Amino acid sequence: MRVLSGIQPTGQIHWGNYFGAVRQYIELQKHDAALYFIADLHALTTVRNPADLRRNVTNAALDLLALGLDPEKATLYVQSDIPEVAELTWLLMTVTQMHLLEKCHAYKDKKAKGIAADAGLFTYPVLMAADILLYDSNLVPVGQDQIQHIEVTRDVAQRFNTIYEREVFVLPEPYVVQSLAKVPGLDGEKMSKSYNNTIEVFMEPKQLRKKIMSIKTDSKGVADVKAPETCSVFTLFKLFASEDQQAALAAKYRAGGMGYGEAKQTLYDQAMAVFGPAFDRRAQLAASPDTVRDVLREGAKKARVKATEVLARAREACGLGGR
Ligand code: AQP
Repeated sequence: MRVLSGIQPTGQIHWGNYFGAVRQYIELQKHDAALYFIADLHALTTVRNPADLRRNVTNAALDLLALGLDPEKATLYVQSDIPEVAELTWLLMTVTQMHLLEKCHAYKDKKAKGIAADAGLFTYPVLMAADILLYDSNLVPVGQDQIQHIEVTRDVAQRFNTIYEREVFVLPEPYVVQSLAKVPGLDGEKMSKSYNNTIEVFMEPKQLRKKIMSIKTDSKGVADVKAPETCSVFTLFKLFASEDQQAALAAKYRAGGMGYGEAKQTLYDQAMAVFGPAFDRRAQLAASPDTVRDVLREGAKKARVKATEVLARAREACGLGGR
């Protein structure tokens, strides 16, 4: 299996990114050929300050490495270090039907919210298709919001293969862990930077506690019996906790006598216990920027070998070069 996925350097990694995607990256690197990239070309549709973008790319690399991405097992690279992806995007664009892009919810949702859409946002699924197809990827670990874009990738790949009458591209499958596919944010909606409801993995503990304390709950008092299954605090706690720990907290909800403040404190303690070691690893890595730069440089070198091979196949199929 060839596994590939990417994360946008648009800010700090949040719990949705970690549980929805990054945790699966780390799991899959154990057994498969895994490529993970920092999607700086995608981020250009939202980050318009060059210093911010550079800092975000470094931070994303630090976050991924601290959380367990192992450069000995997986290839980590920055999207724009592989220029072949831009050329492949154009080749794919020429076979992408407009109606496929028009129905993509990432574009539709932003447009509905009045966020001005430029061509980059509209065509971003084609760049994503190139990201995936350029490496003959079989499996793409993602959260629920990205499944539709992988379907677009399959459609575009299939159309290219049909038009040029050969199997140029491998058709990828999404890899989604259903229970983690849509992590809720502070307001109970999907955790997302654009909804301003995120909890970042590497938050300063005091700020983290404050954010957790602001998670929306119903207005039941301490003595009231509460329902864990409809409570965002409990849904988030489940991400971190063993079955026994989940059962113990659920019992407290159902017994009454526990306020939401106490449940939130339990969630905070659990988050600190799980992410604590990653905080230390991140601080060590941040103190050695050359190591991170080398990892990304080596990763790009490795990724480019495959990218060059696949792009050559695609160019040949449609009659570019070779005169
Ligand atoms: N809430 C979520 N639950 C499960 N998975 C999620 N992912 C994102 N949010 C959730 C998954 O994280 C991976 C990286 O996504 P991205 O690079 O698109 O991340 P993002 O821009 O940080 O995601 P946001 O916050 O949701 O961004 P906007 O606001 O731009 O839409 C992907 O696999 C994604 O599915």
